[in-house]
Amino acid sequence: MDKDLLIFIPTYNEKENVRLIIEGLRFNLPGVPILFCDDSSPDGTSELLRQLAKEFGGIEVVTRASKLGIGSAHKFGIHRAAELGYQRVLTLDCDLTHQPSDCARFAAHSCGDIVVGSRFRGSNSMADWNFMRKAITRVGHLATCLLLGIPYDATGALRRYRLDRVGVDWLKKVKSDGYAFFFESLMVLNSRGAEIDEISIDLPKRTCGSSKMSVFELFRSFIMLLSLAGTRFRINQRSV
Ligand SMILES: Nc1nc2c(ncn2[C@@H]2O[C@H](COP(=O)(O)OP(=O)(O)OP(=O)(O)O)[C@@H](O)[C@H]2O)c(=O)[nH]1
Ligand SMILES: [Mg+2]
Repeated sequence: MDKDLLIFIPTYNEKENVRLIIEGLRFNLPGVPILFCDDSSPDGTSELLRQLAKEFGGIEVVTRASKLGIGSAHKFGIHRAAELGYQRVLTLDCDLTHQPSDCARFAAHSCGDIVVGSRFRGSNSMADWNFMRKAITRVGHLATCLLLGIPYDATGALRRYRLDRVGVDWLKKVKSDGYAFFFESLMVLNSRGAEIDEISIDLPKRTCGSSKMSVFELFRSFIMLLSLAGTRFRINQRSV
């Protein structure tokens, strides 16, 4: 592995955000290559990304045939980074809730096999969000801490993985292709003894485009959470 860092961003209908995120990343992390994985967004995100790739350089755009899920996109991005020989991969959302200036902090952070952004370390890191969204996030955090035993912010996508230390074999153990990918991946890495570190982040609200987190996705993640908690409970029972 001779290349240092790759930035990975999954997209689905993010036409309004892609130029802004590329400009922000180029300003804060000049020269760091970016890989986008777009699931044939109906709004033409892939086509715009291809134009921007020509304009900016150092950008790869992979368009998949259909919407395969955010977790599936992250699995693809992490695999591709390892395949291309990168030591580290930095993953984030395209909606500017993960701020390019924070990405620079993640890139500079040397501790931890995995570094995750935490919304629970700062005093008011979700200031823009409405009550309902804050409540869902806090309940999700409590549930992943208590039921899965992972005391980190496990549902966010802003992360830095040290592929030279953790490799990609662990991905075979991660079944979720949707939003549950985030807590399932952290649980798998934690169980394998990976060193997990957190960086406090502020998360502004998305200003352009719309959320892809539907009630159905929320429900699917909840079922996955219960299933993982059940597996953990059975393993603990066997070992006593
Ligand atoms: N390739 C791909 N990207 C996806 C898919 N679903 C979501 N995304 C992208 O994943 C990132 C996170 O999705 P969001 O809709 O912002 O989800 P969220 O962060 O939970 O919700 P809000 O920030 O509240 O809107 C964005 O960059 C999306 O475009 C998918 O099925 N495939
Ligand atoms: Mg988002």
